[in-house]
Amino acid sequence: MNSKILEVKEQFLEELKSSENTQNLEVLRVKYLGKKGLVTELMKEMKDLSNEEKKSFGQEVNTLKGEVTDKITERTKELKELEIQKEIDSMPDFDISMPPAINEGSYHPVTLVQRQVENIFKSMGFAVEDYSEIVSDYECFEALNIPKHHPARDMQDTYYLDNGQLLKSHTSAAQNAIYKKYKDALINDGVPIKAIFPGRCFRNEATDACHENTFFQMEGVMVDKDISISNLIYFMKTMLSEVFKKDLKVRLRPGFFPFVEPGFELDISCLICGGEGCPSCKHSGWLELCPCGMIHPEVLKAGGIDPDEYTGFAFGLGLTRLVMMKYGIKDIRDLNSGSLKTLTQFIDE
Ligand code: FA5
Repeated sequence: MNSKILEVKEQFLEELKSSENTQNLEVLRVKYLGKKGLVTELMKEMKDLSNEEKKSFGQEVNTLKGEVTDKITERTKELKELEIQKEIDSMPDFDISMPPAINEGSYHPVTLVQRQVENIFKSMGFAVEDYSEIVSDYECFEALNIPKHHPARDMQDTYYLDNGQLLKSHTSAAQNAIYKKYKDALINDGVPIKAIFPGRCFRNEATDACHENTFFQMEGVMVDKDISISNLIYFMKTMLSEVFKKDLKVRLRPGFFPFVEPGFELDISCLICGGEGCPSCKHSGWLELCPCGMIHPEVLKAGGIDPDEYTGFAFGLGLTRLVMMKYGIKDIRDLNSGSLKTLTQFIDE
């Protein structure tokens, strides 16, 4: 072999050995096979040789060119495989081809029951209204016939904001706004007011198995001419039998709320203990579920409705307690726990 060609070959083999990545190989390829590469330069030298020398020199340079090309291709392939293996080795130890095991999520049981009750009332012609969680003292108390310093305020201590507003302690806080919204249609067109308004309520009180400081209620009102307690009882019974899909033991007893007259407490027999008594029903066998009554004349007046002409009923369903009874949840605090183990067990019906 021509000494010059041999020299280039040995130099190439030496440099090939020390090429540790594909970038180095690309540099090597340009150095030997590029336009001004060492092998290309050897080719150019042929023009100065005799015809006889040209033949063997040409063959040797061509062989070298083939060898350089093959070795670079081979080594590139090897290095690429090594690079892929290195990347795989550095990956966390899991199967990236596995389908994701992410839970699709589920509705909170309160949402499920709220929607169910909404659908029941919608089918009976009630509108569903939404209302703010932050309300004024007027909305939460004064418009409901609970003046400042009235002892009834003690039953519903809540959280006050610096600006004098408060977190609503009951969904009744929306009553005044609902009457004002629908009164014109009632008075001018004779359209009865029929609305429900679910919402989150807040009370500054100690928690136990059936009391939370944050819970849900669903208020309902109906106002028209000649509305009576019979209408109230009809709607309550229809709603409960639809939710539980069975006959329940229910009792109605007198209850005091300044915004209804007369007022009642609607209790259901505790479904956790079958009425025998347990922590969920404070060992009474009964659970206060839905206070209700005929809307007080002062409350109608505050809403712009003449109590001599119109009457109505209102109820304040304890939605979170209804959820407990429907699903047999013994402790109300589980519903606010955020525990997915508890909350993902419930499915839409
Ligand atoms: C009221 O909140 C009245 N606004 C209800 C009302 C509306 C009466 C319209 C008449 C006419 P009470 O404070 O009892 O009433 O609460 C109503 C229901 O909410 C209770 O029966 C109970 O089911 C639920 N509830 C009350 N406090 C809590 C609490 N801390 N945790 C969970 N549920 C509660």
